[in-house]
Amino acid sequence: MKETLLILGASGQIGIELTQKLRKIYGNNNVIASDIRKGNEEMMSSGPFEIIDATDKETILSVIQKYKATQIYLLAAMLSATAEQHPQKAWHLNINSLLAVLDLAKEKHINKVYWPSSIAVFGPTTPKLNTPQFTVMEPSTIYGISKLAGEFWCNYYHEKYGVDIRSLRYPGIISWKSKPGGGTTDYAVDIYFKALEKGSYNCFLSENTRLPMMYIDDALNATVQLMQAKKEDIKIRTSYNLAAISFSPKEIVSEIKKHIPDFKISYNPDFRQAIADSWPQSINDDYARKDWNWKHQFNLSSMTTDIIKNLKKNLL
Ligand code: AKB
Repeated sequence: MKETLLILGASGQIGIELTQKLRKIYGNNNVIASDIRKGNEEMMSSGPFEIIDATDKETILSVIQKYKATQIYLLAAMLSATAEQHPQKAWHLNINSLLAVLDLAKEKHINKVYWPSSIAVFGPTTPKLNTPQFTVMEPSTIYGISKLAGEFWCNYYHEKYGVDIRSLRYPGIISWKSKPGGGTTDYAVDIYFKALEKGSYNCFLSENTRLPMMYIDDALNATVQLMQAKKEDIKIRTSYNLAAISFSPKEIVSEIKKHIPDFKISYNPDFRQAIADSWPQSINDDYARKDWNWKHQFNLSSMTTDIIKNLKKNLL
C-alpha cells in the first residue's frame, strides 16, 4: 500500500530533519510537512507544505483529504522549560493536538500515528539509574505531566479503538542542522555552536548534571524503525524507553576540548537545574531492543567528532 505521511510540527528541531529523512524514504511528494509557521528553505522547496495549527482537527482533516494522507507524525509540542512559563498553553498544545490526531485515527481517516513522549514522564521519585520501562512515574513538570497523560491516552485509544499508535520516550536529542527551543537538554546543542562561534559557553546546568541523551541520527533511525516495525512486534502502546548515551556538562566539555583545546566553560545554573534534577540519569531500553531490534550507533566521542566536523564546514 502506498503511504502518504503528514508531519505536524515539521519546523521544530526533530521535524526539520525527520521530514528530510522521510522524504528520502517515501518520496518528496508523499511527505506533507506542516507547522504553524513556515518551514526552512529546504523543507518548503523539496515537497508539499501546509500551515496547520496541530490542535485544529478540522484543518488537519482537510489536509488529510487533500493529499490522501495515511499516517500522521505529530511532533508539535511545547518543551519542558517553556512549558514551565506557560503551563496552560503547554497543556492545551500537547494534549489537544494528540486528542485531535487520535480521534482522526479512531474515525479511520488515517491508519498509523507517531507521537513522541519523553524522559520527562519520570520524576523525582523514579529510580535515577538504568530507569526501567515500568516504574514509579510522578513527573513534577507540566511538560512531563502532559507527556504521561498523553501516553495513557495513546494506550487507551489502542486498547479501545484499535488505533495503531507508536511512541518513543526521547532523551535529550543533539543535532547540528536544527536547534531545539525551550528544552532543558538544549545546552548540549548550544554548547557546540558556542564552542565554534565564540570559544566559550555559559552553561545553565551544573557541571555534574548527568542526563540521558542521543544523537539526532540515532533518534531518526529509531523513529523510522519503530514506524516500520510489524504491528505484532509493538508490544508497548504507552511509549518505549529509548536510550543511547548519558553525560554531564563536564564530560561533554572534556570531549569538546579534544577538538578545541582553548574552549572555556562557566556554570550558572538557573530554573532548568531543578527540572534536570527531577529526571533520570540513564535509561533502560531493553524492551525496544528486544521487541523491534533497536540499536544505537553514536557515543559521546563519535557524536562530538561528527558535529564539530559538520559545524566547521557549515558555520566557519
Ligand atoms: C526537553 O529538554 O524538554 C526535551 C526532552 C527531554 O523531552 N529535550
